[in-house]
Amino acid sequence: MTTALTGGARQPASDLRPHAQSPASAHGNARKHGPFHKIVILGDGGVGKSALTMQFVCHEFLDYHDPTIEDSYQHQVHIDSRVAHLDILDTAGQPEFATIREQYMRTGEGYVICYSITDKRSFEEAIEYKKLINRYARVDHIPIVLVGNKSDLEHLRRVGVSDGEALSKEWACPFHETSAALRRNVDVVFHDLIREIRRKEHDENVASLKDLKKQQSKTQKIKRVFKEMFKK
Ligand SMILES: Nc1nc2c(ncn2[C@@H]2O[C@H](COP(=O)(O)OP(=O)(O)O)[C@@H](O)[C@H]2O)c(=O)[nH]1
Ligand SMILES: [Mg+2]
Repeated sequence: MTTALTGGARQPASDLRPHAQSPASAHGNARKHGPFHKIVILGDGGVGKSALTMQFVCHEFLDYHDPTIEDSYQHQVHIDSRVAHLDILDTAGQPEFATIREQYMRTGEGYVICYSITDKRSFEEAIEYKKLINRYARVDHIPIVLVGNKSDLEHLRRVGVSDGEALSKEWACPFHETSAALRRNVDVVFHDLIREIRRKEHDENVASLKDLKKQQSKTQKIKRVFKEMFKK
């Protein structure tokens, strides 16, 4: 497993090495320029974006992570017997104020939208993040996984499981309630997102192959017509 961490946060595992790029530049390149799937973690402050990311990448639960730190992590995993290189951006702050966020809203290939099951407002904010993605990404189907974090805090629950399920149905995306604290359902969030990204890539490849075949048969038809004309 290879994992690289950008500056800012501490290096929690011995196999971590600093990423050469800043989080901003790491996400400035289009997907076509490298093997990495660019994943963006979005959600209200305090919902557990960093905790979720750190659990996935480093198998560690952070009791405190500076809420203003925005970092990217490179991570390699096997999903469905295929290797996937991930470039994960753990965002921080208010999305509507920074142009840099506009950039990763455009270049992200997949998004994890998080809320906390203990915070109704964070659930409403999740809907706003989806609107932002729709506004900036400008593509038909955007791979998204909806996450209701802090499922270990059942006694403080303010958002029902059915609310998350209904929203994910509306968005036609996978949904998981997670606990970053207990490392519950953490991997499946990222795995499902990669599956969504791969499905989209596959559909796009099939569509462009169909276009190519259509074009080829058109060319053949024209060639035949010309052949017939010159025969006469
Ligand atoms: N009980 C519980 N606390 C969590 C969980 N995930 C994060 N936290 C705590 O919630 C606070 C905010 O988490 P953080 O990852 O910094 O949130 P972020 O601002 O979205 O990145 C921290 O005190 C975390 O320890 C969880 O699944 N369960
Ligand atoms: Mg954070």
